[in-house]
Amino acid sequence: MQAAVHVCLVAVVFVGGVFASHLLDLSSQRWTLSSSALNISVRGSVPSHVQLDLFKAQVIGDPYYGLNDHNLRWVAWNDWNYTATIHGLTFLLFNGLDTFANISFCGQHVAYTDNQFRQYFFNVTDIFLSCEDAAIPELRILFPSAPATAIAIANEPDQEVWPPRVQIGFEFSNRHFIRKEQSDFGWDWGPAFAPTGIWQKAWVVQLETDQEIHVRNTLLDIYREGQLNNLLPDQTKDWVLNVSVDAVGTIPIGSGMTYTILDTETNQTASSGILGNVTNAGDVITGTTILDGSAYKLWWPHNLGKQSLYNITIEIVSASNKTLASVTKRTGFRTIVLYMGVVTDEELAQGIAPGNHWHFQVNGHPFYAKGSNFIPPDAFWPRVTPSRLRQLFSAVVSGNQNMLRVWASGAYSPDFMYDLADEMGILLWSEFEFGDALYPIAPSFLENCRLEANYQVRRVNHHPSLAVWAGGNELENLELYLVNYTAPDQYERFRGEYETLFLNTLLPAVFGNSRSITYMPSSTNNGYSSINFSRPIPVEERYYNLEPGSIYGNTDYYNYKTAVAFNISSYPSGRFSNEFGFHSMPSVASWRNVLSEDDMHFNSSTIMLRNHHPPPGGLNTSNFYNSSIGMREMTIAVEQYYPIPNKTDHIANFSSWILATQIFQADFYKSQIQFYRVGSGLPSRQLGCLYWQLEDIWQAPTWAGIEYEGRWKVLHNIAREMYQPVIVAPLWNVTSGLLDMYVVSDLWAEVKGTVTLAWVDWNGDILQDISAIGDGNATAATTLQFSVGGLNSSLLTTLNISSLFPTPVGLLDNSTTTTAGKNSASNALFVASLTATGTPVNTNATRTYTHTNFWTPTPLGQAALVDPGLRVSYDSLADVFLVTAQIGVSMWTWLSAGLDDDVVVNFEENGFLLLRGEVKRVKYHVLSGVAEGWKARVTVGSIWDNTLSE
Ligand code: BMA
Repeated sequence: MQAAVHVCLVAVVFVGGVFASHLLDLSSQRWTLSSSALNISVRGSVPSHVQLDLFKAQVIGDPYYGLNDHNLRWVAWNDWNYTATIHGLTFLLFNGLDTFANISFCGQHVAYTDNQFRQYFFNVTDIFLSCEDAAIPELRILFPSAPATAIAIANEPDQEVWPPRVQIGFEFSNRHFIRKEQSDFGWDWGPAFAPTGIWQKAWVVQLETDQEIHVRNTLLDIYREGQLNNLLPDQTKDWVLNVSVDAVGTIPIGSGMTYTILDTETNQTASSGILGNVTNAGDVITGTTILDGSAYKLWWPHNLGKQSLYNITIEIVSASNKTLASVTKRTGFRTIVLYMGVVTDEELAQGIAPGNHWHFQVNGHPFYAKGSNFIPPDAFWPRVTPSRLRQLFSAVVSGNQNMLRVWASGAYSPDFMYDLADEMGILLWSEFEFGDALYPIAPSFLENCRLEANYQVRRVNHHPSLAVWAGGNELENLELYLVNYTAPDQYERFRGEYETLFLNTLLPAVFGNSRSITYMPSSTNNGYSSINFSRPIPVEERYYNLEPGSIYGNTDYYNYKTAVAFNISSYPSGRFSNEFGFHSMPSVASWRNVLSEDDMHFNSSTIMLRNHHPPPGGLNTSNFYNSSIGMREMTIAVEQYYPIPNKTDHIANFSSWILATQIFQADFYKSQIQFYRVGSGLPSRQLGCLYWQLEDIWQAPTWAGIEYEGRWKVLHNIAREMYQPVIVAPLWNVTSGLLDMYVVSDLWAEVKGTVTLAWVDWNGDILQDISAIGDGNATAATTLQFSVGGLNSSLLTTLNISSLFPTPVGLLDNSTTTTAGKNSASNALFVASLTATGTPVNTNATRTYTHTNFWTPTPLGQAALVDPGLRVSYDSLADVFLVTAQIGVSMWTWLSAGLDDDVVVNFEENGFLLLRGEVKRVKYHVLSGVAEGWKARVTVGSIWDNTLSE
C-alpha cells in the first residue's frame, strides 16, 4: 500500500509536474457531472454550475430561453455529483461550494458543507494514504438539491416559525433557512434556478513538510490612529496598518512578518519594515505597524480625485529567517465613514433640520453619493467575467455614478469586482447576504453566519472601494414593520432575534476585524440612537423612536400609483435615498434573444411570466406572481403621460410600447433624482441618491437601467445626465402651482454661472406672449445669474404656473384637457439652459459645466407635438453621430442600432431634448457584435413617433 502511494506521487511530481507550486488548480482537472437517478453523465467544470454544464453538454437548452426557468425546475430538484480523479496531498481548499455538499475522497467521507459563502479546507492526507485504490483516488462532491434541503430543514422538529406574511417567498420557499444566494430561489426581477456546483475556485494544496504553509485569506486594515468604526477619524493622525493572515498548515512558532509597500504609479517602494505585536495562533498570524500619516497619496472615488493604489506585500518569515509565504494585496489609503452623528447646534443654525446625519465622508469630506443598486449580473456567477464587469463598471463611471449599493440577497462580490472598483473609483456599499426575511437564531445557524461574515470581511477589507457593511436589506423598515403589523404582541421577541443575528453576531465580525469600516445592521434605517465603544455591542439602533420634526435616516420609496409619479410631495424627505424605482421593458433587441416570434408582443405569456412584479405578497408557501398587475402598471403609466402607441406593424408597436415604458421610467427617476439632489441645500441636507437598479440579471420587465446584454435603457442615459456635477432642476409643486427652479452642485467649491430660461412652442419658436418668468418682470427668454455654494443647491427663481396657464394641468384623464391655441399649456415647453464655471473636486483648473433641462405644463400625451424632422448621420472623421431636429422640438430623442445588425452599442447621450436646428454630436461604444456597416443603419426617433400609426 505504502509503495503504491510512493509510485503514484513520484509519477505525479515528475510526469505532471503539478505539485511544483504546491497548488493544483482543480479547474484543470477532468470533471464528470452526473445524476444516477436521471441517468445523466456529462463533462463537468470548475468553477461552474450544474445548469451551465448541462447546457454545454446539450442536455438542456439555454436556461434563459423562453420559459426554461420554469421548464428546468427538475434540475434544481435533483441531486448532482461532481467527480474527478485527483492525487491529493494534503489539503483540499474550496473558495465556494454552492450550497450543500457531501464531500468524499477515495470513497471515504470528508465533510458536509452547508454555506455557499464560506471558504472550506480539509486535510485529506490520511484518507489518501489509506486509499484502497490509490491509482484512481476519486474526489466526489454530491450536491443534494438546495430547494429540497431547505424544505427538509424547515420541517425539522422544533424549527422556528414566524408570523404570517413576514417571510417574503418566491418560487422556491424557505430560503431564509439556508446560506445560499437568496435570489437563487426567485426574486421580483429574476429567475429561480437554484443553481448548484463548485461555483468558485478550488485547489489541492500540497504541503510537503510541516514547515510549509499556504495563505488562504488575508486581512489588511488601514486606518487613522485612534479611529473607531462608524465615527469620524482625525485626518491628521498617522496610519495604522493591521495585518492578519489565515493559513492552511501550521505557522511555525517564532514566525514573524515583514511588509513592503509599493507605489503602483511610480513602481517605487514607499516603505518597508517588520510588523510588530505579532501573535501567532497557528492557523492565523497577526501584526501591526504605524505608517507616516502624510506619506501616502490618498485614494478617492473617481469624480473626487485620483485612485492612488499601493501594493502591500507581506512575508511570513520563520525564526530562522526563511520566507514561508508571501502575499501581495493591492490597496489604497483612504478613510470612509457612513456618518450618523447628531446634528449639532452649529449645523442647526445653518438651517439643517434636527435629528441625525446619514451620509458618507471620504478622507474627512462629506460628498454626494450618486449611483444605483447592483444585483447579481447573472443567475450563474461562474459566467460573470472580469471583462463583463469592466464593461458594466465603465457604464457606471460614464454614468457619473460614484457609488453602487451591492444589494444583500445576491452574493458577496468577487475579488475582481472590488479590484475593478478600486481602479475605477467606484465605492461599493457592501451587504451581508440577508434580505426581506427574518432569520433563525439556532446556535448552529448563527455560528455558520459568523464564520461566513468573518471570512468575507477579512477577504475584502483591504479594498479602498469598500464603503460600508450593512447586515442586510430591508430588515428594519420592512421585516420588523411587518411583524409589528401582523403580530404586534411578538414584536419584542422578533426584534430581539433580529439583534441576535445582526447586532450580536455580524457586528463583531466587522468590528473585530476592521477599524476602518462602518457597520449598520440593515440597509434602510434611522441610524443609531447611541454608540459607545465601552459596551460589548457599541451600537444601539434608533428604529422608529423619532422626534417629530427631526430627520434621521435613509429612504426606500416605491409607489406604483403612477398618478402621483410627478408629485414631489409624495417623495420621502430623508438624509439619503438608497432605493426607489419603477419597472420598464427591455428592448426588442434583448427580447428577441430569448423569445420566439410568437411571443414578441407586449403581453405575451412568456413576457407576463417573466414579470415578477408584484411579488407574491409575503406568503411563505405561495409561488406565483400576479404578473398582470405589473404589466398593467407600466401600461397605465404610459397611457397617463405619453402618446399611446398604436402601430399596425406588430414589432413596431411592440418596440414603441417598450420605449414608452422606458421613457416613463426615466422621467420618474429624473423627477426623483432632481428632488433628492436639491435636498443637499434644504434642511434635510440630503447627500445621496442610489436608484433601484443598475442592471439586469436576465431579459425581463424590471427596474434596471442596463439590459442583460449591456444595452442602456433610457434610464441609464437620463441618470447620467442628472448625475452631472452641476444641474438645473425644476421642482413642480402640484398643490401651490409653483415651479421652483434650482441649481444644484456637488462640487466642493462655489460655482457661478447663468441660466437662460425660455418658453418655446413645439415648432421651436420662442413664445413671446408668455412673459411671466419669476416675479413677472422678466421677458420670455431671460438669463439669470446664479452662484451656488459647495455641495449645495440654490433657488434660481419661481414660476407661477397656475397664473400662466389657468387651465388645470395634470394627468390625461379628460378632466384636464387644455384649450388649443398658441399659448395653451399643450403648446408650451419650458427650457432652462445652464452654463457655469467651477472647479472639479481636488483639482485646480476650472471647467465649464453645461446642462439643459425642460418642463412641460401638460403631459406629453396631451401636448400638440409636431414632427421634429429628425435626421441622423455618421461623421466618420470625427467618429460621432450627428443628430438634428430640422422642423421642430424633439422630445426623448432616441438613437438605436438597426435590429438586423447583431451589434450591441450604447450611445453616450440618448433620450435627449433637441431644440429646432440644434446639432447633437453623439459618441458611442460598441460592446459586442461585428456587423459591417451598422453605422449607416442607425435610426433616430422621438416620442412624436409614438403618435404615428406606421
Ligand atoms: C426593494 C429591493 C429589492 C426589490 C426591489 C424592487 O424591495 O430591496 O428587494 O427587488 O425593491 O421591488
